[in-house]
This record gives sequence, C-alpha cells and structure tokens, in this order.
Amino acid sequence: MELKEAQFTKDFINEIRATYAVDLKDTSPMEQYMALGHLIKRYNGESWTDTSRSYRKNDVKQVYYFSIEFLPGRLLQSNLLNLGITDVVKKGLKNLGLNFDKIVQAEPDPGLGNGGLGRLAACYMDSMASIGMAGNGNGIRYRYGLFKQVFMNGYQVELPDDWLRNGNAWEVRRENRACLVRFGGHVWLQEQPDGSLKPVYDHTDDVLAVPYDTGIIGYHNVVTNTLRLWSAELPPNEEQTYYSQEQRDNIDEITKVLYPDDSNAEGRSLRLRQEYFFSSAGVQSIVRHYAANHTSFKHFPQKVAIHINDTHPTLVIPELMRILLDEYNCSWDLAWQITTSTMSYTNHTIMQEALETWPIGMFQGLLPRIYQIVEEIDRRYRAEKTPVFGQNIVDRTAPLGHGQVRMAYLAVIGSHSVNGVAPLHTELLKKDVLTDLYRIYPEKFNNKTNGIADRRWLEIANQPLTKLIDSKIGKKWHANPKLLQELSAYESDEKFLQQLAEVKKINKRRLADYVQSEMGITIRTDAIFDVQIKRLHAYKRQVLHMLEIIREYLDIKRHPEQSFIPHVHIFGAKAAPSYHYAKSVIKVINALADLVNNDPDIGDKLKVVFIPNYGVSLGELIIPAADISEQISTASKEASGTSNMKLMTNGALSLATMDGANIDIVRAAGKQNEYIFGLTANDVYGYYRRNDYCAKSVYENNPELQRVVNALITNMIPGITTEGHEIYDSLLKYNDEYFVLADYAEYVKQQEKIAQDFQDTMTWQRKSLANIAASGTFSADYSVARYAEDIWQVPYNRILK
Ligand code: CBF
Repeated sequence: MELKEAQFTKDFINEIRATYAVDLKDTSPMEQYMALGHLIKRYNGESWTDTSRSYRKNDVKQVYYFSIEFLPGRLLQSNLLNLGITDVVKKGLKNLGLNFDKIVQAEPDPGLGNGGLGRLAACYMDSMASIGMAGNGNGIRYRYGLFKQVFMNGYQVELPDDWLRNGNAWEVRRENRACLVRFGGHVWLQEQPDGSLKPVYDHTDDVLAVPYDTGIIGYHNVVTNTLRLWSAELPPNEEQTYYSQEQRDNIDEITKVLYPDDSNAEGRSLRLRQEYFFSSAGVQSIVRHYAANHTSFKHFPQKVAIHINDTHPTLVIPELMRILLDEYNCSWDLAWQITTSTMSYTNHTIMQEALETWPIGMFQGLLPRIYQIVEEIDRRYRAEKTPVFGQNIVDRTAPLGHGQVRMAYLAVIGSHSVNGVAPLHTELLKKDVLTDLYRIYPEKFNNKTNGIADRRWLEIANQPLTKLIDSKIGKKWHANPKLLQELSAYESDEKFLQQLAEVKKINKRRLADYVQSEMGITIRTDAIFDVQIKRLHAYKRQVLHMLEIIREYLDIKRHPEQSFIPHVHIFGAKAAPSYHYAKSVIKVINALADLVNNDPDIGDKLKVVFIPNYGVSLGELIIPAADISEQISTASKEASGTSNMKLMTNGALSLATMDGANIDIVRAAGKQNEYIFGLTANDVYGYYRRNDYCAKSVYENNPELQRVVNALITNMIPGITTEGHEIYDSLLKYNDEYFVLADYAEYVKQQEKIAQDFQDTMTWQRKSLANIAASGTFSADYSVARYAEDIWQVPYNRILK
C-alpha cells in the first residue's frame, strides 16, 4: 500500500490520543503497539472488505482450513512486511522518538498451537493470501492457549499464558455471525407430514459460538483473507433461563485452553466438546454463507473445499451431513456425495495420537444426533465394502469398532483426498498406518510435502542475511523463493562466504545476549551453536542429544589438555503436561546444564542452554543463529518436520536421520552438505518384523556408550535420581523403543566430523550456502499451490512452478 511518512505520524498520534487520551510521551510500548495495531488494521480495512466482496461477487471457490491449532507468531512485523510499509513506519516511529523493536516485543505471541501442526496451519494461511487464493482458517480462540513454560529447579512448570490481557489489536468480534452449537440432551426422529424424518431435540446444552476474525494479509497483493476463531459463550437468554455456575464454567471451559489434560475421562470429554464446537460452528457459518448466495446445494463442492488438518476437525463430516439432511432436506445419497466431494484430510503423524478415538458411550452422550449419523455412515460403509473386500478388512477400518469412534478412519472414508506431509510419510501411511484403507481407496492417497513461511524466517527473523542475499541476487526471491538457487553462483566467492560468516556471527551475538540477560549464561559466539527446537517427545530423541553432551563432558574431564572445539547445545521444547517421561528429559537436560555450565574444568568449552517457553518469537531469535540443526528422530517417526526447513533456510547444516522431510532436504542440498547418520525407516521396520533389536547388547558392546549411559544413574548429574533412572530404564530395561542406542555410535561420529569441519570457515560456509540456496523449494507458497491444484481445485493468482 502507499503510505507517506507524514501521514503515518499524524495518524499514529491521533490513534494514541483517541485510544488512550494521553500524549505520546506518556504511553508504554504496549500502548504504542496496540495503537499501531489498530491503525494498521484500519489502513487495511478496505482491502479486507474488497477481498471478501470480490470473492462473493465472482462466486469464487473458497477453501476453509479447519485446524485445532493456529500458531501465527506476532503479526505486527509480518503485516507491515506484507503491506510493504515497514520502512515508512519504522522511520515515522523513529522520528517520533520511539523504539520500533520495543514496540514489536510488546506484542504477545499467541500460543494457539503446540508445534509443527499449528505453525504449518498459520504458514498456509499466509501463503494462501500471498498467492491470491481464497483461503479461510477456522479454529478456536483459546483464552489462554498453550501454557507458558517456566523452569523451577529444572522442572517444567506450566503457567497460564494470558495473551489476551491487553486485548487483541488484530481481531474483530462478529457477534452478528454467532451460531448455536448443541451438546447432550435427547434426540429422536419424528415423522413429518411429508413422510420424512426430522430430529427433535430435548434438554440440550446449547453453547453460543462467537467468531473473532483476523485479517490475513497477502504479500504485496492487496488480498486479505480471514482467520476465524470461535469463542464459547452463554447463549442469548430470551427464555430467561437460569444458568448455574457449573453450566457457565462448562461453557467457559470449551475455549479456555489448548489441549486440556486428556489423561482422564473428563479431560477427554472436554477435548471432544472442543472438537465438535469449532467443527460445527465453522460448518454452520460456511453453509449459511453459501445458502445466502445460492439456491441449490448440488454445486456446493464446486464452491467450497473443507480441509481437515489432522483428525481433530473430523466431525465436520457428520456435521455437514446433519445440516444437509436435517435443515436442507437433502437425501442421504446427495448429502454424502456433496460431503465427500467437499472434504479432504491431512494426516500429520504415524504415531498413535494421529488416530484419535472416542469411546462410543462418551460420544453418543455428548453428540447424540452426530452419533446417529456416524452410525449410518458406518452401516453403509460396511454394507458397501464387505462384499468387495471381505469382513475382516472392513471390520478393521469401519468408523465404529472396538467400542470406539475412530476419527482417522471416518476422515478417510468421508474425504475425497488423504495426504501425508513428506514422501516417506505418505509411503508409510500407505504401507502401514492406513494400509487397509489404502487398499480400499488407493485413488484418495497423495503426498503434499510441508512448507514454511520464508518471508517470516528470513525477511523478519534474519534481516542481516536478507540484506546480504538481496545485495547479490536482488529481491525477486521474496515472492518466488526458488530463486534463492541463484546464490549457488557464489559458492566459490570467498568474499561472499566471509560475509555469510559475519552475518552468522551477528545472529549468534544477538542470541548470546539474550541468553546472557535472560538466563545468566555466557556463551561464546565462536562456538558451534547446535540447536534442537521441537516438541519434547521420545521419538524426537532429545535423549540422544543429551547423551552426546554427557560424552563431551566426560571427554573434557578426562583429557583437559586436549583441544576441544567449543560447543553450545541449545534446546527449546515444551512437554505435554501429562507426559511424564518428556518432563523427566527436561529435568535431566537442565540438571546436566547446571553441572556443565558451572564446572570450572569445563570453562567456556561446553555450554548447555535450555531456553524456556519456546515459541515462534524465540524461534525467530534462535534459528538465524544456528550452525547445526538437530533432526534426529527415529527414522520413520517424524512425519515431515518443519524446523528442519527453517534452519536450512537460515544456513544451518542438518545433523539428521533419513526421516520425514530430512530426506528431501538431503536431496535438495546434497548429502555432502549435511551430516546424515543412523538407521533408515527400512532398518527400523526390519527390526519390527524380526523382533530382534537388543538394546542391551548394543550397550554391552560399546564401553564408551556404557560410560555415558551410566552417568544417568551414578550421581554424576546432581539432583536427578528418579529421572535419570527412568531414562536409563527406558533404554535398557524396556529395550529402547526409539533405537537411541542403535544410532548412538554413528551420531557421535558425525558430531566429531562436525567439530573437525567447523574449523574450516570457507568450507563450512560453502555448505551453509548450499543449504540456503536449495531451501526455496520448501516455501509454503509452493505447498499450498499444490494443494490448490491437486486437492482443492481452487484458483490462485501468482504463477508458481
Ligand atoms: O505436518 C506438520 C508437522 O506436524 C507434526 O508436528 C504433528 O504435530 N503431527 C509432526 O510431528 C511433524 O513431523 C510435522 O512436520
């Protein structure tokens, strides 16, 4: 957009006065941020209205991306960037004597997601708008989001993340678009005068779903799409109904926190209510919008695509069926044809949690009408498929089985497309996790490799690198990231490689300053910054990284005279509140950090930094500073990974197993530019087939490994008696489910090689450059373009190949 500095400063001062009734000099950075946010939203209001109007006027097919998580990160900088007004605003604020960085930092980072799944959803929102596609998000406006993580005595403690305390500058509450979502009660089918059956509801618990819309601004293209997040409220009280405190609390709870503890029935029931709540509200609003502009539902799938991001929103399938059957009198066959042609589903993990199931009793009690519909889907599925495929396979794959509603199976059966998120992952879905359904519906399965928001991870997070790249290849790559490939021409340009090293130093300094001021730990910027940032999960094997730290520590202690390339191990990870083992791993790493960081024999050769409360904003600080990207999951377990792509784009070299999208990164950047080790997915499946993995014999045959693992139980690391034993037992007593010991020796070899190679700056930077140059292919712009072409059949404007 066009904006003159004088206009901006005038508008900004007016905004401050109108909102806070004080002079600029008396405002806090939070107030300045809020005023700026409101002003930017106002500047963009016309584009937002125009976009919606033009979609409506041209009857454009729209995508609705349903996700229980959206992890957008702070929006101020990305909105300024996408509107093309960063420089004017920065200058204007500077001339007013304000500190732009402080204003940026005042924005809360909405914790509406837990990791890759939610971050991917947010990236896709940005990319859909940026390539000019009509894409809407649909999720939950959590009052507290995911917890705020602090460490107390090294233990993770979860505090509420009060991200809405000062309001949210970007959202618009649209009470006039609210709708009712029904839970519980009784439902029966009553015959109508025309012979049809209609449900009658009695004693239901109704909840008002109120949408809050956020404009998602496209990159330099005057497109603004909508992210709609639903909040649960008391329904309007026309009948003077009295709501007890318990009823009020039950309603409040629905949109209070992301992932309530589901280790008990109450928590599980709340999770199911959340899932139906946003699925129902979203589908109701889509149908309402469609019905206002069309007379028949026959062409609904030509105008609407609904995407199910992991199993959580699967109930959009029976919900759309319910609306079509009960409210628009469609026949079952027509409703089913419309529904399956509209829905598509992405699976994001081969772990058991991908296959959510709900006890039938709980499901039926909470959602009686939806259960009737699922029962009918199940009955028809069995009737149609049993004669062709036989009873066994149909029993194994039907939506209802073993007393459970099986969400992943319902998602596959009710969708026209099912995709994995990296080639290996999609193959494993076909061969293993969903193999029976693949036999029945081979045509539905396809791969869509994940992507990332390059503009956020380079232009916002890594301005020094962006400047350097621009100086060599211009700015066209901002809109077409594959052009980063042009950087390959500079692989022998030593001056450029030196500049690349200097950029890394600047970013390492920035992170080191943060670590110093927030954690009181001094780290050297000439050390290897070895980064592992992801959810804490046994399959991601933070434990393997931890064993390496113990090895390095023991080595320095035994041979203090030997030279050692300084190494800083950096972690960022949250553990799910009820995931006991993951919390033990956090405690042990923190205890190890205390030991290592305070041992005078170690000095500054080795440091361990576990940065609390990892999220998008901390990612923006850590990722540009990384030399090594730890992507060390057990092969076959990581569906794709996306931190691997962000780190690659920022010039980190991957220390990785051949898992998920690591395989694609290796293919793109060249094996010689990464550090690859460990079992392959085939090796892992071989062990499963033969059932002959023996962790104990790996341990017994490697004296160094014994020394390292024993450190967990010999009081070497103070304060971890039970946690150390737990991890030790997971490796040796319970036969090391994730093959940590099997991969240990090769992992160590690669770490030693890294220490060697790191000393040769030119060679290291050449490898780093190869990663940056090859990373453009992992831009989310291309990923959503492939979804648009192959799955959603929606148009977009930018040419992307
Ligand atoms: O597809 C996005 C990401 O999703 C996960 O984070 C998930 O929550 N299922 C996976 O673990 C990642 O591999 C994947 O990249």
